Amino acid sequence: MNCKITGKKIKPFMSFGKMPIANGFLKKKDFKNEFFFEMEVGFSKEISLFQLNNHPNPKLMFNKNYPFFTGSSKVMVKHFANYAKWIKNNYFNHTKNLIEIGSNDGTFLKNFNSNKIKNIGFEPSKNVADIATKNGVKTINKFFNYKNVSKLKNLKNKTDIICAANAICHVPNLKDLIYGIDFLLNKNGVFIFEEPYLGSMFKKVSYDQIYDEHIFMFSGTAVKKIFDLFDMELIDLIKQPTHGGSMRYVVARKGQRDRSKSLSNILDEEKLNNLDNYKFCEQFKMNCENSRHRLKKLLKNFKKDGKKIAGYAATSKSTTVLNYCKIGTDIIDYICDTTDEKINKYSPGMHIPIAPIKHFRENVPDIAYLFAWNHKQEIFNKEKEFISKKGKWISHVDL
Ligand code: JHZ
Repeated sequence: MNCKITGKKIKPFMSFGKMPIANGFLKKKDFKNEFFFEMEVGFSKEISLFQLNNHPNPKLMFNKNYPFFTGSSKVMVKHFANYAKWIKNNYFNHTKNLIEIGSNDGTFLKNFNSNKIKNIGFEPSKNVADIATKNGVKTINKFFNYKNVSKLKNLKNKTDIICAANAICHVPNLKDLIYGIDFLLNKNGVFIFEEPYLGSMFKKVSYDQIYDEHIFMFSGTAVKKIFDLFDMELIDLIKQPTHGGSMRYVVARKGQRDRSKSLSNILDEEKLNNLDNYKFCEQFKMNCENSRHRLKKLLKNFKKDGKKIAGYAATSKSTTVLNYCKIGTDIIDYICDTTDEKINKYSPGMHIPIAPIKHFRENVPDIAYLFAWNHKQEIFNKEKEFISKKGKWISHVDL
């Protein structure tokens, strides 16, 4: 395995086994042709970068049938409104244009529609890009890469803000993405992005943040070291509560902007937690194996007691848990979800049927496995009746 940035050899430190496409919800007739890859992870010691070894071709994941819609969580819609407000308060200064990488259904960019700035989204999945366009968000239905970006000649070194959320860790050729940013960004421009955070994943043992789309799990230390190689620098880090703990990164051209005061505090904290070195990987591997063992034991005991178990929310993350722990229909009867594109299909790999939320309310199980543990509050508020009927929520992370 080679580091996707430095090209240097690294040894994968753990494998989660054969994994399907995390968002590849499928019909019965497609079971026999399902795609699998060996999901191994490694750590580049030089730049402290946690990364997947193998990954499927991005076109297998992001296409005309992508079943994740940013607007599916009310809490996330509010978060994106606040993210946009924060950008306006901190970085709007004669701003004329803004580009989002991985703009999905336009949930985030919609917040800029009323400003007199030009905003464009890059979104490779056609179905979600079409929704954004319908909502009045200018969207280029293409991957954000150097080849596609360099066609925007009128924006060369003229772009004020490039931003993203839960998208940069999806791009295997990160170097090429950075060349695209370098092409577009003006002298004083900023690149702002937020992603699930390595520190939170380590602390919560939320190994389900690792799946085909998440090629990288970033930390402040890794992002700092990466951009140092490209004549850019990390100038700010801000922790976010989303997705069980995310980090917002602000990057500028080297020497063009002041670094925030809190930057060094978070970098020091990462050092203290060994996120900058290989030690944490050995511990993480052990924690994942223990978590799997505990979960299997717990579920086995529930089944022994004759309990009915359902899954709640067919997240991308659930694909990792189900396939790593080999949990199938012998344990979980169905997984309910709000997404039409997933309902009446089967979960990737373990082939558990996906049902509408109505089914959960009409066929109340004893136990609900909350796969969207990151949306706990939003879901608990909707499912008060489940608790009142003595239902029990469980997950592999602390709820
Ligand atoms: P959620 C996605 O991951 C995919 P997932 C992607 N790779 C990524 O990086 C992260 O988001 C950010 C359902 N749901 O947000 C709807 C309910 O059923 O944890 C969706 O199927 N009821 C881009 O998939 C799924 O959960 C609800 O009340 O792990 C989304 O799960 C809510 C709030 C969600 O992301």
